[in-house]
Amino acid sequence: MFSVLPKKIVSPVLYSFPIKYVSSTSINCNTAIGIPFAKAKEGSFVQDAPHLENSFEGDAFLKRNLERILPNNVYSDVKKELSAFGARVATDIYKLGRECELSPPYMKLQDAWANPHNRVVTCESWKELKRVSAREGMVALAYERNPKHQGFSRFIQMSKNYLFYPSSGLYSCPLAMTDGAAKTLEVSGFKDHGGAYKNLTSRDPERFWTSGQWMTEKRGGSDVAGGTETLAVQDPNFRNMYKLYGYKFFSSATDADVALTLARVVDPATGKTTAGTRGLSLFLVHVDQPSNLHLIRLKEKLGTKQLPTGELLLDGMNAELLSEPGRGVASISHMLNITRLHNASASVSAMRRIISLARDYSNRRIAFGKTIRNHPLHVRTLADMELECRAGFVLFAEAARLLSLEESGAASNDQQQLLRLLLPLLKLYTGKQCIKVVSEGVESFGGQGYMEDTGIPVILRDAQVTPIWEGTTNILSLDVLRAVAKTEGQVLVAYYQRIQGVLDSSVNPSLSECCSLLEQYRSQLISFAQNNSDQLEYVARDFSFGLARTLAGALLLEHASWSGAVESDVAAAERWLRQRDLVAQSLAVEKICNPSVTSIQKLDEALVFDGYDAKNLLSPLF
Ligand code: UCC
Repeated sequence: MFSVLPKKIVSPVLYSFPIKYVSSTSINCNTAIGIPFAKAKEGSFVQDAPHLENSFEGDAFLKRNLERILPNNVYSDVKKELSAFGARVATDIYKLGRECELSPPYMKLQDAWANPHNRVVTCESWKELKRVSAREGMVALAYERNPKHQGFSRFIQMSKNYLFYPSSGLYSCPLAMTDGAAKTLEVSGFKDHGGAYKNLTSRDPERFWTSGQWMTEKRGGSDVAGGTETLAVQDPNFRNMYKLYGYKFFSSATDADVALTLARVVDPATGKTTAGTRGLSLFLVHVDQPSNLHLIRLKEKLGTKQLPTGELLLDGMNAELLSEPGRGVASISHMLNITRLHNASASVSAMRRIISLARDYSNRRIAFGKTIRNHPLHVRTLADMELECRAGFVLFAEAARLLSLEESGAASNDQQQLLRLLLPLLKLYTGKQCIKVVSEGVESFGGQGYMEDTGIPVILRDAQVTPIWEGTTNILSLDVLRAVAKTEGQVLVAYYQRIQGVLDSSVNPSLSECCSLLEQYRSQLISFAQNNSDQLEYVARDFSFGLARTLAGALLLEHASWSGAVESDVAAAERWLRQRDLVAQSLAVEKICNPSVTSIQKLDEALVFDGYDAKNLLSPLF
């Protein structure tokens, strides 16, 4: 097959590399048979490993975005903190995180003398990461609302979490839930009630608490209303106190101090519960209740092995009602929106980590006679990854910025609407991007990327959870439609206006063609939604991807038009808008369900179930 290629193309790459021999002065040659190397079995070549960089200083795109978004004096203040933290993330914090991966948690039900223990045992590094998180204010930063941050506390906190994730040994997961719990307590009016809020937002390692989020039961974690069977029986002696009876099937970070969970209140008069969403209420539990909380087992997971995810039996656990009865889902959605933002931070940050390692490695690895950095095909692959990462980052930064505005009371109605739409879009889109980019990054190390002891495969195993937990891609696409329906399209108006704001601003003149493309994508999406509301559920995924990609295009354009933008910022906007199909063809030409939804669905079924027959089903998977 290669013989059809002109020799000129093949030869410089494959044949022109110099053959290197190890110097005969430094080795004991086997001169008798004239072999110019000594270590006959292994050879003496050792490949340099990729190096971790200061994750703030090395992330030029992050730095320019912070500089653009933050007021000047705020940026000059926080960059010192972020730079110092970026150095820790590449050194001592990375070591702690790696230790968590290598010493995963285990369950200890009894001690040697058969005293019940019923606890999960975590390594010292996991515990140290809790102290580090408190001292670094990983949650506190958002809630202290330091006036020096001029309303950008949440944005700064999320930037710091973004730096933390890839070295955190997944301690970022309990932090995400802790942040979500603090937010829920704050907006539900429980800030000054009991000690929970203060401890969740404390910087004191002795006081700092983490929170779990127990939503999923055996019937599943997406259809929460259909799957929640846990019962809440009112304690007659204490107002607002209940006893919970149920089984929580996925509880991340079972070593948390408190947790938020859903249950169905039993009517004391009838002994009955209300079915569906309207029967669910939100509760706060303190985890240290050994007689009423039993750890059944720890999960065996593909990744996130650092995290003690377990199955829990709640057997009369004391719990405090946080929501109005029947408003559990609406109340816990405050937590979900925060954990989804953290999820996106993790997704983008995993992309950034693998790119950072891959570009360093490209300077250390020689193939076909030159460092792989000098192979244009390799650098082009890395550039594609970088483009995805930047698109994900601007969406993440926009959500963190809008949340900052909302939390400081400065968000307009449009900004609040956009935030409601953006959070599910961000989570669903970056979760998918992350798998693709991290997988590509693993490949860029060749076989070494597949070797556990390089520290590279864990990045991919952990990335695979980002589209799954906190709502899968389809569930989040439906949440996008929920936001559109609930606001009667106001979220789309806000979306339209945000893009219009970019188009109306002084866009870099070299990008004027990109503006037309942006307008075209936006109008395709909006007109599809206006004219095909009956088909939106069927195409919810394509529709959401289109919204996310198009908004990312607008934000890249905005960044590229800023006075401090550099060449790569302009290239990113241009490539994203000109070389990517941002809206699925089927939506662009409005013909997805022509002639009818049902006939298309029948074809889907025919494709999927071709050959599927009960008589072929021989054994359950084990
Ligand atoms: O727990 C898990 C793992 C924890 C690990 C976390 C770490 C993550 C960060 C890591 C960083 C490294 S995983 C649990 C995963 N489960 C979920 O995420 C749930 C997925 N399912 C959904 O999101 C569904 O869409 C539900 C449960 C929200 C749908 O439930 P319903 O019963 O159909 O809900 P409704 O009736 O549509 O909504 C009930 C109310 C409505 O308000 P009202 O009653 O005023 O009309 C909705 O508008 O809740 C409101 N609501 C929301 N409001 C629902 N979702 C939202 C939302 N996202 N924002 C605002």
